[in-house]
Amino acid sequence: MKRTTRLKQILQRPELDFILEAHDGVSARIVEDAGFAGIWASGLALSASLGVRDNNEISWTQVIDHVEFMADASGLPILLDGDTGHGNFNNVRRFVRKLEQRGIAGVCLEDKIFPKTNSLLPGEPQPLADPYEFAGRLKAARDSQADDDFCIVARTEALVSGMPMGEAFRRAEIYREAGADAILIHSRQTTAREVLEFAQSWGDRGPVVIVPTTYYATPTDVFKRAGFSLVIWANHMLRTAITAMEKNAKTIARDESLFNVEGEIASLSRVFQLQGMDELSAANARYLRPNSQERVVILAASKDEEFGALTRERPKCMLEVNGRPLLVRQLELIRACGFYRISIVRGWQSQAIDVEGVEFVENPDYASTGVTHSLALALEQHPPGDALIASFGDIVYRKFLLQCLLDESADLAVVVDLDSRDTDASPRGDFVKLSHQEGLGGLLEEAPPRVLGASRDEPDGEMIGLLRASPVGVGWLHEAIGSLASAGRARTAKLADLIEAVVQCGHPVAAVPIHGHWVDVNELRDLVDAAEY
Ligand code: SPV
Ligand code: MG
Repeated sequence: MKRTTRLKQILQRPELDFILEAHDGVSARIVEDAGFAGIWASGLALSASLGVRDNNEISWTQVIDHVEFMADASGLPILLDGDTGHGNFNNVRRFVRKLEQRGIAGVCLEDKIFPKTNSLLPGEPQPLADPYEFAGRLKAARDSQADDDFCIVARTEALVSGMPMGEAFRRAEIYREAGADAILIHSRQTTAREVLEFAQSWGDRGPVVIVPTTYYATPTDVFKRAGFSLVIWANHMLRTAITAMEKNAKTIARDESLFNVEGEIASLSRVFQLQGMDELSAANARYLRPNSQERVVILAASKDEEFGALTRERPKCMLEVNGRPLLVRQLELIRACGFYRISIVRGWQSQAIDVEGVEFVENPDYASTGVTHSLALALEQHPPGDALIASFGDIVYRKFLLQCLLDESADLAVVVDLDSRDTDASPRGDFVKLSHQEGLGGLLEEAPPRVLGASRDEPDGEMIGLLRASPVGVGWLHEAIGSLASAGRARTAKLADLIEAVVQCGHPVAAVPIHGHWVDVNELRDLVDAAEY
């Protein structure tokens, strides 16, 4: 349904609805995520967020440019605070046409004189427009809208300006006859008495909108029973942001450190989510020419006991480092290398792996199976002829390691850390023996070292859980999985067992030698180390 139609329904339906202020793209998205029916693009909040006064110091074209970001960032209908309409009827006509073009669902015009100032500012009441001149602005707005459902809300400031209730009523009636979809009755009293009195006399002449900023203590149920159509919470995102920003700015300045704020503020992954990065990832996969016919499989099914309560409701790969889960960090790295076709094998607490722009493969037997089984499940869905990159979900590594792997042209290559040979330190590590080591000897060899087999007995290095296979290499993996299966070992085989099986099938496995620059996250200390990556 069109946003204009949705706003019209919000105004017309008998139930009370609520819209919340937003002042930029990110706040618009936050309001949408919170479940509101619409957005109030407040003049006060918009101007304050730009550091200027609510006195028409932002030009109307700047207002339009600004709210366009909000309309793009959120799918909600936006009711724009149009102030006086930025001039006379003629300015209003152009204003309304441009608002429609930018996806705004409706405008609220107030019976003040340009330039206005905010209604809640203490001081002298502001002069009001002649009601018939203002009605001309409303009619001009009505006549220039292209979409019949574009909403025009007429706001009378009679009560704010100290005029009697009768004058508020007279003005509202003139505006209703001029074609307004709803009347906004504004009050700056600390109780709802005025607006309730207005509602009682107004009856069912048409929808009435209120802005309970100063009479916030009134229970919402009172508004419901009074028959109001719409409540505008007019400035509460801006004020929330100011409080949080002031508090944390002071803390950072005092501490000369981020230590006391990091845990309290939105994670970067939330920032990226609010920016719509997931959509871009999915679009990259659809429109960009992928790096190659390569599919990435991330193995993240297992249940790990080491982290206790931390991993009771999420798998290890969703533990956060610097505010971003390990898996999200790895996805960013993989996409930065140009790979957008990504599958994730999930098992333990699969619902917690809620990243977008990837395909999921489920391993329901995660508790009794290992990485070879997860890889086998992913390979069942692997398009024939596509190359493969496979990675453990709980490793953190520098981008250049993936690039080293990509530079290797062997049909099957695994990344091996030559500095990791302590099998006691890594009881579950995938240790291997190599044909030769790098160094002078290695440099003189034409080919990279080859894996001779799995070995915990004086190994030459540890596989970090990152491998690459050409379509031919994928065939070798299938063959090795088949041979492990016939020995009854495919379900529990580790990566080292799988690679050894490939070697035993007579196929060469190249080792890409590295020296550190990765973390296998197995204990809390590893999360601290991972923060460096
Ligand atoms: C706004 O939010 O800009 C409004 C409501 O116009 S008020 O601040 O109460 O005038
Ligand atoms: Mg305003």
